[in-house]
Amino acid sequence: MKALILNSGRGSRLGPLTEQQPKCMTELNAQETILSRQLHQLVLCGIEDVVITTGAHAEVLRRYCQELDLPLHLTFVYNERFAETNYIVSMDLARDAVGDDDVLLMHGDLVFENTVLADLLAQEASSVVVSTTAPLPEKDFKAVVRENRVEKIGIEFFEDAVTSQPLYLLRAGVWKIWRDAIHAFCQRGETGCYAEAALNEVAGQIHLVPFDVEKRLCREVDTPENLAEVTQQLREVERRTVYLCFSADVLHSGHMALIRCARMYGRLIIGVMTDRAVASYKRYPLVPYRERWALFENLAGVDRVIAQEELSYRDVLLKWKPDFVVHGDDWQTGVQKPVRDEVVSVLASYGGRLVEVPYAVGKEYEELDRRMRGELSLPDLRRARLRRLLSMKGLVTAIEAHSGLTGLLAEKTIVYENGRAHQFDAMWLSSLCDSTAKGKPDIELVDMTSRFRTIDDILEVTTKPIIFDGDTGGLKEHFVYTVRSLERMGVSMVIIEDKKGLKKNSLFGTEVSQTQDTIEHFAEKIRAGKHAQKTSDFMICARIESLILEKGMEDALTRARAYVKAGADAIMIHSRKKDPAEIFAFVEAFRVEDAQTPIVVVPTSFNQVTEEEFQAHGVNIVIYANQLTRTGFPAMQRAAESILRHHRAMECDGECMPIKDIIRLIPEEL
Ligand code: SPV
Ligand code: MG
Repeated sequence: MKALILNSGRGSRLGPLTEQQPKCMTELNAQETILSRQLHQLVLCGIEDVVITTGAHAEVLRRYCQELDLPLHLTFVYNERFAETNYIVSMDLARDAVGDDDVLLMHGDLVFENTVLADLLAQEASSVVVSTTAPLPEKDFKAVVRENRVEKIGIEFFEDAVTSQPLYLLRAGVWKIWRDAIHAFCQRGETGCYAEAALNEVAGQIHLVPFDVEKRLCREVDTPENLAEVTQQLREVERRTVYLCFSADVLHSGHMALIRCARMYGRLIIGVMTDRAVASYKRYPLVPYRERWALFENLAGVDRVIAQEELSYRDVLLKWKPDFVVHGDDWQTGVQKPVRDEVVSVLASYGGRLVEVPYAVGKEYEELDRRMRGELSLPDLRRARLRRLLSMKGLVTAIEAHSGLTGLLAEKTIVYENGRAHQFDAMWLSSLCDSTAKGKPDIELVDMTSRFRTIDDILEVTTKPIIFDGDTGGLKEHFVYTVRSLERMGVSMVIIEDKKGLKKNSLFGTEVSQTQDTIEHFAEKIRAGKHAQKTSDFMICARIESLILEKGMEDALTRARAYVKAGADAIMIHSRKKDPAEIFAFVEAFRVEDAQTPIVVVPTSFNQVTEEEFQAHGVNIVIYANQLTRTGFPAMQRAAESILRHHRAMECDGECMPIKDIIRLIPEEL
C-alpha cells in the first residue's frame, strides 16, 4: 500500500498563510501542521511509502518533510504547471511513482481523526469517505450513492448525494482504471477539471463504496474560517482518552498491536493490574507489579500509567472517565464476560465506548504463556510464593488436595462475583485426606515416601503453593530430613502438631487417647527444622493442640509464645468446637503480644465463619482441610449403590459427568 498526497495547489484562499509555504504546512496547533499530522498518522497505520505531489513552494515542502525525519520512504513528484492546471495533472504525473499497488489517496489539506484512517484502511472494497450526517455543502464534493455504490463524485450533484471528502482507499484494480482515465483526460488536454471527472467517466467499471464517518472529524482546510473550525474540533478530539489495562508479564507483538490500536483513539492511559488483582483471576504474576509499571511508563506513546487494583474496571472508569476502553474480543464469552458486561454498563453511564479488537492468537503466544506457567511451577518460585501472597493479601486461603485431580481443582476453580474473581491461593496436603484416599486411618501410617509421591503428583500438574500437613513431624532426627525434602520439592510450608506417640486425627478430640508433646521437646523439634532448612522462603508452622485436648487457653498461649521463640514462622490454632469463640479469643490474645506471626485456622467445625471475619480478627491463613474428599465420597457411594440396586448404570447417569467432559477435563499439554 502506498499513500499519495496531493500538495501541488496554491491554497490562495488561506491568504498570507500560504504566501511563503504550501497550504499543508499550515499549523493546526503548537505541535503539528496538516502535513505532519497526516504523515504521523500514516506511520501509526503502518504505511511506509508515500508519494507527495508538489507545485507551489516545492522546495520548502521537501525540506520540511526531511526535517520531520519520520520512518517513511518519501517520493516527491513536481508538477511544474501547478498554477494553470488542476490536480488531475499531478495525479497523472505521479502514476509511475505510485505504481500498481493499492493506494491511499488524500488531499494535502485534509484533517481527520486517527480512527477515520484506521477504519478506512480496514475496509475490503475500494472506498471513499462520506458523511451521512453532515449537511450537503454548496461548493464542496458530494458523492451520489445508490445501493451502497458511489456512482459520481463532484460539486454539482445534489440528488441522492452525501457529503464526501477527498480521502480514498483504492484497491489496485480500481486505481488502475481511474489512473488510465486520468491519463486519457490529460492526453486530451482536459487538465482544468477535478480528477473525479475522470472517475465519473469510468464509474460503471469500478466498485467504489461509501465509507461513512458520520460526525467524526474529516475536513479540508480551505479558508481561515475552516481552519478555526477544524482546529477547535481537533482540540476536542485530542482531549479524548483511551484506557487499556494490562496484566501480562511480558509484552509480545500482539500487545504492541493492541497499544498501537488504542493510541488511535486518544491519549493513552495504561492500567497496570496489581499483583493481587492478577493473582485473583489468573496465574500468579512472574514479573512484579512495580516492574510491569516501569515497562509501560517508559513506552513511547503512553500518556499516563495508573494502577488497576481490581479485576473490575468500575473504579478506574468512574475516576478517569476515559472516552474509550480498548480490549481484545476474547472476553466476550467465558469467565471474563461479567467483567466485560460491567465495563459496557459503566461506559454507557457516562457516554464512553468499548472498542474490541480481535484477540491475538498464535502458536508463539501460546508457547510463551506455556513457558511462563512452567516457570511458576519451578521449586524456587513456587516455594517463595506463599510468603509473597501473605504479604500481598493479608489473608490466604488453601483447599485440600490429595491427588493430581484434586490439585487441578484447587489450581483452576474460579468464581466471579460482583466484578471480582475468587480462587484458592494455595493447596493443603492433608494427612487425613491423603490417608483416606489410600483407605488408611489418619495415624501417620502412610509413610513419608508415599506422602511425597502424592506431593509429586500434584506438583507435576499445578503451580500454586503447597502447605504440607506434617502430622507430628516424627522424630526430630527424621523431621530435619523431611524439611530438606519438602524444601527441595518446592513446598512452601510444613505444619507440625504438638502431639507425640500414636497420633490420631484431632477431630476425635478427647474421645481417643492422644498425648500432647512437652513444650521443650516440641520447641526443640522446631529449632532443628529451622536449622535444617536451606532457604529463607520455607516456613515451619507450629500447630497447637491445647484447645483440642482441652488444656485451656493459657496453655495454648504459652505454647504459642514458646514455639515462636523457637523459630516457628506461623502458628496454627485448632479447635473442634462449632462455636468459634475460643479460636477468636486465642487470636485476639495472641495478637496483643505478636502482630506479625501469621495465624492459621482450619474451620471444619466452626465453618459458619467467613474469611472476612477471620481476617478482621487477625487470622492469615484459612485452610479448607477436607471438603473435596467429603463431597466426592458420598457421590461415589451413591453411584455404587445405584448400580447394585438397578443392575445397570443408567440410573446414576444424572449424577455423572458427561464422558466428553471427563476426557477433556485434563489437557494433554500443561
Ligand atoms: C488434616 O486435614 O489432616 C488435618 C486437619 O490435620 S484436621 O483433620 O482438622 O486435624
Ligand atoms: Mg492431619
